[in-house]
Amino acid sequence: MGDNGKRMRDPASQQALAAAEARGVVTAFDRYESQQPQCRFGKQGICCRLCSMGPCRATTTAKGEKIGVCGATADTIVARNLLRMIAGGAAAHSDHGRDVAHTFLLMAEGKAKDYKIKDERKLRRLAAEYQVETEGKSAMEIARGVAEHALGEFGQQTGELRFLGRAPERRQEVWRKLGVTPRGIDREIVECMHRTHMGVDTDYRNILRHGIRTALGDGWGGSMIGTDLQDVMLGSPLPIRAKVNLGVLSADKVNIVVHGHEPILSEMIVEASREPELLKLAEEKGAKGIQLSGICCTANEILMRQGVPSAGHFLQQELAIATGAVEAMVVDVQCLMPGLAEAAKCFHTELITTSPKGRMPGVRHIEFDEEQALDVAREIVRIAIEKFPERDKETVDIPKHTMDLVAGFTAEYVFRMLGGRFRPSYRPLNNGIIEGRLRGVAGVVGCCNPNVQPVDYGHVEMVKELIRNDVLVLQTGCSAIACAKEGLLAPEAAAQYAGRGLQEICEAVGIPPVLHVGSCVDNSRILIACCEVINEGGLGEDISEAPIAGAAPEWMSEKAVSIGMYVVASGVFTVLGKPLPVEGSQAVYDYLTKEMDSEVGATWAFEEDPVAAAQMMIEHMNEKRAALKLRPMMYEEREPVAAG
Ligand code: BF8
Ligand code: SF4
Repeated sequence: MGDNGKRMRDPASQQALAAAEARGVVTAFDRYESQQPQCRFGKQGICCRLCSMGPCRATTTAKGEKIGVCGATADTIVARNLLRMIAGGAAAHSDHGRDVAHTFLLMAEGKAKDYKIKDERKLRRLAAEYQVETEGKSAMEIARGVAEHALGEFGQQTGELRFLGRAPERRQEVWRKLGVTPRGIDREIVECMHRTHMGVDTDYRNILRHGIRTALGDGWGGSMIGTDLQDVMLGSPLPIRAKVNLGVLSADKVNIVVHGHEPILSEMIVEASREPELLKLAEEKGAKGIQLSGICCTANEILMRQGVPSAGHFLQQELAIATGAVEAMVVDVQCLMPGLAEAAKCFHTELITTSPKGRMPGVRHIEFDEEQALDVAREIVRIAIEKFPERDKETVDIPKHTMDLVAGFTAEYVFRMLGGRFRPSYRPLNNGIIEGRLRGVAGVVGCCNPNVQPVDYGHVEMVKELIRNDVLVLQTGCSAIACAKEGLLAPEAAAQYAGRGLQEICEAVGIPPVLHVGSCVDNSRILIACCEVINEGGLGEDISEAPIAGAAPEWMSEKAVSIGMYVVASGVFTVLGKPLPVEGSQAVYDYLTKEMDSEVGATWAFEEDPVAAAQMMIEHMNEKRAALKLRPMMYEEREPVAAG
């Protein structure tokens, strides 16, 4: 067993790791250690298993060759492997988007009665974009047209995805010139699989450019459809106060933890958990109520819209169970550790899978049905309540720590807030940058990973360094949860950590220096914010000209690779903590970190030290500021706050 202080940064997780250890719960940290040393061929991306003449390793053999049986070079193999990662990530996000669009259609057809149109203004904006006829039509009829168009984009064979038109004209031209404008969401993903089949595409540049195309289909396609339709159907988020970390679990209420990514079911669980009848049942079972909380991006979704607390991120899923206080953990898709099933067995916890795409052997499955959504949610809540009497109160160990945060920012509302209620526009944000109060804007996103220990360190130290240097930070995913636990998403964080310029803006508007914009599909909100900044004027004609940067300090999943690729391809310099698995090919490495600049105006970079990585982002913003001839920064740099 390892040193828990070295494993995780926050004290709640350290306590829960100790509790896990005491109860014999094996966590990702233990399994990570068992895996050492990890395969260096895999790390470098030079292992190929695409056909059964292999597996091959493109490493120097006794004969001095660096090629597979078929003759594939390291460059080809590395590029192909990366393309398959992008396909996996884009597929995950986009399939989520598809399911949302499908539910949206069922709602419009009157078959999914538990869903309503909650943001009609946004629906009408989407209808205008998709050129859906609205004259004399009811909201549901309009919704049907929007759903059909959205669903059509998945199987579209030719043309361009509609939302790409939201990007600055210059950016669209960059994509067309390079031949990477995505035609259909599914089409590009399928083509990844075809191109990487044995004996098709061997030109690493050609392979990587298709990676760009596929990833753009994720960011500006599948993910953006997911975000926008969710906003219409579940409500567009507004700033909301909430709490985060394992301490949100209750010692005397029924704890239900929703985990995964799709809010379609979890929104219904929120509703069911507030129903008087179920609350009464909970009381009858000896509980003081029902405490709902979330893990990962499902948490982010219901946090953004409902203020439901987040129990933690990816690496806290097993820890939540290890508190012994969870009656039910309800999961759907993505980032679910298979190890959860074993962890749940150590307690009374009922692990419940709900998606036909994600079952676990020996685990209870209650299949979600959009047409009976609320009833399915009620059944799940009831099962959790029934479990409450089985909780072993003697061994329950809930860490006390929670932290306050404000979440619920969107591209539509956040910067408009800067303009105030009567003058909603991005002008004050742009002016803040132009005048040198703000240096720029950074998106810090992505996973946490036991290969960056103590976990959260990368996110927290990077974000502190950025806000100290007057960079406004937007966050999604587990990165947002990591920084929220540290208090960086509370308004008070401005006075505590931000540079003077950023502080002035935060105080004037009443926002934290770090804005939570949602789940990982909501990285599409960051793309839109970038577009709005350019549209507002004064910061260049294209996203790549503005002082904007991105980062994923502790990335883990294929989704993060797809996100990184579409963000870079949208013109945003992006730093990863650990490198992509491409170091086995100098050519691929150079393409990503240098050559892409001439093709899309931005590159990837890899830097493990989060403060050094933040400095690279700051340097990048300074260069963009200089090129735009913006004024020097208004205030001197703030001294770093000692690591806490
Ligand atoms: O989609 S940040 S660990 S939970 S992949 Fe997964 Fe990574 Fe978390 Fe959300 Ni995103
Ligand atoms: Fe080996 Fe080529 Fe087959 Fe890959 S495709 S496993 S490199 S023979």
